Amino acid sequence: SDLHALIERLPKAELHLHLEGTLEPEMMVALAERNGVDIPYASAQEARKAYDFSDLQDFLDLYYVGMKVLVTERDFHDLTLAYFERAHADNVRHAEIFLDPQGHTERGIDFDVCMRGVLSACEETEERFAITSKLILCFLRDLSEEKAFETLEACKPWLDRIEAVGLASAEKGNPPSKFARVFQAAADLGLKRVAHAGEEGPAEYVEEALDVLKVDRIDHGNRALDDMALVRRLKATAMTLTVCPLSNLALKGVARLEDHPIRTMLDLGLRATVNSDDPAYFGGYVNENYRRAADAVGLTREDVIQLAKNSFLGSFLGEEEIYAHL
Ligand code: ES4
Ligand code: ZN
Repeated sequence: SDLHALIERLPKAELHLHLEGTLEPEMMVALAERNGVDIPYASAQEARKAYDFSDLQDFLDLYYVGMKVLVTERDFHDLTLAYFERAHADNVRHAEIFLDPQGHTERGIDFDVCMRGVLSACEETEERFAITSKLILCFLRDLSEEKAFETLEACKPWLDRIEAVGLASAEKGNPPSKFARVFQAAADLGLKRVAHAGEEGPAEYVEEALDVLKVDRIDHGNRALDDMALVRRLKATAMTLTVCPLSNLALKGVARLEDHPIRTMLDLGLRATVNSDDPAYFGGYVNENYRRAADAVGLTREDVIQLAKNSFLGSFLGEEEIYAHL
């Protein structure tokens, strides 16, 4: 359709993308073989069949198993480059990508190995595809504050290559306030801050991310709509929400895509964006998220253009770089 053609040709920024969530089953099986790592699937097809999630934790359990095939610097490089090839096909011009270092260091992979592999692929991508990128390192919120501080310490030699810290993994029972001190320390190092909030957790966690973690963006933020005072605050401060429709569908945040709040968010004047989260697990990259959401909730051409604009406005690019994209 015309709307799909518009979506495909619009330049976009991707602001919510877990690198480990771009690990396609084919690459998982190939890397398992290459590294002699055991995975619970005999084939890519078998892996895909297992991707039927009841909630966030149910997904995370498989996500942490899948990433065990990532061992060498080359693995991280190949994973990252494969993502950017797909992003290029979707006309993504800028990506701010999440990495979960603790998903690797906790199983004995060196922090610097991950960083070298990812960053060399980012450089190659800028040369080959003219896609710019920034890196956001997420703390795993189901692990301790002390472990997060160890991760921040490992970041210190890489500070000029890290844009921000984030907060990911199991939200319920792990409120933003658990990481108040480590986010303050990250801010003192000059890092920007984002946090997953209001994906499964309540509107109060969104408020806490703003008040306690002083975040520059909210990842997801769906549940903020339960609190109209919070909605007014998000609107008044032009806070970016990095929304992920196919993720919300796959993890049962919404029962049907027709019930997704993306249209409501735009109608309320919120700076919502559309992103792909863990595309290898949730059934599509960024254009597929735009197309499926647009069809399900009836986005207009103007809505789609606004979403693409919001993706640059909400990015950590400088003012001049942003205007060059609009
Ligand atoms: C995630 Cl969908 C989602 N939510 C929270 N943390 C995550 N890490 C990877 N995907
Ligand atoms: Zn996410």
